[in-house]
Amino acid sequence: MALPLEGIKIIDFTGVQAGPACTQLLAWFGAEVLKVERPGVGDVTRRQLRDVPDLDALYFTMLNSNKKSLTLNTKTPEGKAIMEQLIREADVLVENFAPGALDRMGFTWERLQELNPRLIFGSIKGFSEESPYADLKVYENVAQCAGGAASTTGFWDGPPTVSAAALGDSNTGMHLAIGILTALLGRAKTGRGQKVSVSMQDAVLNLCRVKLRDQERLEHVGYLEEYPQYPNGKFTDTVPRGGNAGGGGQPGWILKCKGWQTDPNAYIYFTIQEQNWARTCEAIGKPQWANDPAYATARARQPHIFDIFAEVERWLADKTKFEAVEILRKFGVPCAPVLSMKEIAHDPALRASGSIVEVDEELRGKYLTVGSPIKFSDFKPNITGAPLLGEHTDEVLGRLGYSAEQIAKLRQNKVI
Ligand code: CAO
Repeated sequence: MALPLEGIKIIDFTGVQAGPACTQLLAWFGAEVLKVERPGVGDVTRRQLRDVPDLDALYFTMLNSNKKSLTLNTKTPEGKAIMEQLIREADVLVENFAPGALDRMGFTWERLQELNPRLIFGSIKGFSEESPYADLKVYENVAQCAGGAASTTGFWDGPPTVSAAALGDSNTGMHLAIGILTALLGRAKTGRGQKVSVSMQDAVLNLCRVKLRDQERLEHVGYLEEYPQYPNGKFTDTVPRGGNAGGGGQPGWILKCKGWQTDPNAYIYFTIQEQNWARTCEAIGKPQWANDPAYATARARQPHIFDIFAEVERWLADKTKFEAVEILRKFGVPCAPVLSMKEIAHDPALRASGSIVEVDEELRGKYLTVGSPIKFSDFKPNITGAPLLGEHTDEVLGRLGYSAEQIAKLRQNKVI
């Protein structure tokens, strides 16, 4: 069966994580994604954090599956000419170079439109053009700090903290993928391509929307009732770090389970759902709390919420995180075990759903990678390996009309 994006040609002029994550998603859904890389060098992630000498690092393979690779020095006249040929027949060009790098190469948005008015041009930068930081090079954690995530993550008595989740990188790539698909639908109506830009700061902020909500609430009422600082601590004029507090109206916390002294992940996330309070009391062996005025409402519980969590921890002391969740789920308590990466890697359900996939590559052998978190009723993305550097150079140039002799000469001149 044809995949939904089959026939869409994407030039993947991206590197590291943010851009490659975007184009990888589109490749999974059927687009033909051609990665254009510097001859002899390629995407920096090919060599970063290698676990097997001389083999492409997992950092690269996990972000570039289902793609083809062409090596091309786009700063040479011959390389530019080849790139222009590719642009003329492409649907989408995606890049995430440092600000100004593509312009310096001669591929300004104006030039791209001249070459192909139907082209959709996807671009990722650290900051938007309006930002005073627009000229900065940006990596993941820089974006998390600039987008509001770091100042609101961690504990109130510690420094701003970054998340392990790639809020700046992969998340920005996902935003761009949505933008590109929207522009493709737009093009079907107008016949014209357009430029789609996403800044990493904006993509992080979009995920921090509840913290912007909290800033506005704080300015109106002076406190945030679901934060651990309420009602006993002090609020300033900015949203504080709330530790592991729940972000909505349902208080929650990470609680210790049996074995926490030796296992750093022997914890569950436990949520007190207002409408489920009576059953929660039953689950944790405190049925008397259901109608006790000191416990019966969220407002009554808030001043001593940590005493309640301490009591739940006493109940958890002889239960593993999995045993605890088995009990709590029967009472409708929103909860989950804190899963380690080892547990996730070996989770049969994640394998069965295709969210974690085992790929078998000729040189590397078997390795795990992520599969599509988006599930479709009509097809299941088939995750293949990542291309070797320049693996498809001859094939692509042959298709563009270059003879074997011409290709050999380009190689000799280090254009490819
Ligand atoms: N042929 C010829 N030259 C090429 C090339 C090719 N195929 N591919 C890249 N280059 C050149 C670029 O044109 C650039 O040259 P100039 O500096 O002379 O203009 C040079 O290689 C380096 O480009 P770069 O953008 O990769 O620069 P960098 O390694 O110093 O910075 C990064 C990397 C990621 C910080 C920067 O690209 C950036 O800020 N990107 C935008 C935000 C982003 O996506 N960040 C990464 C998120 S993932 O952690």
